[in-house]
Amino acid sequence: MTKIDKEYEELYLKYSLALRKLEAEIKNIIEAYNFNNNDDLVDHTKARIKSFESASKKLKKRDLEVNPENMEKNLCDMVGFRIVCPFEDEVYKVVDLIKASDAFEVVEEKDYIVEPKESGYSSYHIDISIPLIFKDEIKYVYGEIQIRTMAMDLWATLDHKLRYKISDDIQKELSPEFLARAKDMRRFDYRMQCLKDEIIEMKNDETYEKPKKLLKKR
Ligand code: 0O2
Repeated sequence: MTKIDKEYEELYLKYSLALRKLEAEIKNIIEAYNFNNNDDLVDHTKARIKSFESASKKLKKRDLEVNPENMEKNLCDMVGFRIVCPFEDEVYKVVDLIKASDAFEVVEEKDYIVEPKESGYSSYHIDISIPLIFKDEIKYVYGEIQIRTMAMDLWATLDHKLRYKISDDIQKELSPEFLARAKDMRRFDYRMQCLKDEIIEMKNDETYEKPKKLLKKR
């Protein structure tokens, strides 16, 4: 094994240790919250370490040489964790829970829900630094947490799949169509959130409950 192979192996080991730590911490926080509040904030999660191919592509795009040092210093999303919630209010609840954790440090936050990307992409991103004991020393590994609704996730997944299949020129031509579908998703999220809020209000409304109680008495 060459020296550089060994360096990559060590770096990817750090990434997998950091991801395991991140995944366990987030799952614990969410499970505790759900238990204490009789809630169910998350539909599903996805953990991944960026592949060597994808990382190399990103470094080259930024005119950087592909080597372990540049990968570690310049790519903040080698360790990635995605949290998908049914409703938008749950996304922000999860954001608050993550920010309150002392297991890692928040480096940057990007709210692409309030301000979507030019493509239409919506999500809440939190860049973090994860402390790790490695070779008897504390090392810090960068990671990115993406929190989004199921509708945002559907759009992003299909967008990702389709974009790989088309050239840059066709992408440009079709971008208004992608953007329009992203806006459909935002409208859908808004309407579903309104429905959820209305249902909660009805449940809390004493006068709404009364007819049911009367029916039971009969
Ligand atoms: P993958 O395959 O998810 O790893 P940059 O990474 O340079 O584009 P920045 O500011 O470093 O930008 O990171 P940012 O904006 O916080 O988020 C980048 C990640 O968000 C992407 O990672 C995607 O996962 C997601 N993302 C951003 N824009 C889009 C989009 O238009 N469509 C989809 N489907 N996802 C998007 P990667 O490394 O590009 O990809």
